[in-house]
Amino acid sequence: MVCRRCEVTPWEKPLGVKEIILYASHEYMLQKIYENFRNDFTIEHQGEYLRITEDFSNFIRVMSASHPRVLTTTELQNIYIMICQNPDLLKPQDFKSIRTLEQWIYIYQADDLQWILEHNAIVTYFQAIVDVHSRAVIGYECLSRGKKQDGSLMAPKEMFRLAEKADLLFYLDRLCRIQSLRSAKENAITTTVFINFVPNAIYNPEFCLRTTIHVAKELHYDLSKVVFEVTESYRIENYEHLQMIIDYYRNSGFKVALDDVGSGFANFEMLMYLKPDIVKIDMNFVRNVHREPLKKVVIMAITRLAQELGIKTIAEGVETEEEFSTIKDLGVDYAQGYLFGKPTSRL
Ligand SMILES: [Ca+2]
Repeated sequence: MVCRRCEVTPWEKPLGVKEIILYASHEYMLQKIYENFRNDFTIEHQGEYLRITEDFSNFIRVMSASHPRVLTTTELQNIYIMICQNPDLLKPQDFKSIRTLEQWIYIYQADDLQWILEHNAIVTYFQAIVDVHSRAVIGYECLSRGKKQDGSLMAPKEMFRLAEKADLLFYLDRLCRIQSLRSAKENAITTTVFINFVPNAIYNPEFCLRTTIHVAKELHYDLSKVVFEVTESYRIENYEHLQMIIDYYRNSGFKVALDDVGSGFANFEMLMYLKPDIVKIDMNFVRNVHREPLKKVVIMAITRLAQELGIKTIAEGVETEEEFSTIKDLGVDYAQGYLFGKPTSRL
């Protein structure tokens, strides 16, 4: 059994005239839409919902253009749309089309992302991670970029922002993980491979991570040389969920790193409870660390705690020799940054 949320091709845009059921968390929104758009569409007010018959892309275009004049962002997030063949005879598959109006608007706006997902157009860049003593490369972090139809690249931040808004995060994150594994193999990387993952994109590790693990095994990876980096961990409110994912990766033979440590107090707490194999120290603490005593204190605190817990440390964003020698003196194990190489798609 596969996780349908991540495995199935992303949402196709419904084309042509559709029967649309629109409901909202608060009934005043229905009245507002009815009054503002009854000249644009065929709308029937059915009390608890609106029944609209309209070309779906035109419906989304008009609703999108009305923001923020008529509908606020919060309202867009609390208005739900269901597309159906016959509103009087709903079928189970009709419920799968339910999304907020905001998500539908993003799906129509995220053309580039949609194209990237449909064509698996993810390019993996690699950035070296070195041992601070020998300067030998001990691994590479895989960084995903989208390749648009016109050949230009979409930055990861933009891809993930759009994906989250359009409710495609699950699909994008899975695609990036798999592409990273494939590209690292194509580039014959034999050192450790660091792969980012967004915990919020995983509901249940057993189902959501099955393909990732399958691909790693199929490509004959030494699983202990694959490290999954928990990114955006500051947004995690549910530690049990994260712990479950980390345990799942570990029990499958992989290693786990906590990304951007230091960027929020929660990370110190996470470090103690989650006990990852590796922590990556946020680049904001590395920048000019030789000149800013407070940053030194933070890095020292992280490395001490990590050493106590048997966790290895990586300083991110090292750009100068001064920064490098300072983090080395502070006891950091590994370093990553422009001083050792920019991300590249070919090694
Ligand atoms: Ca990372």
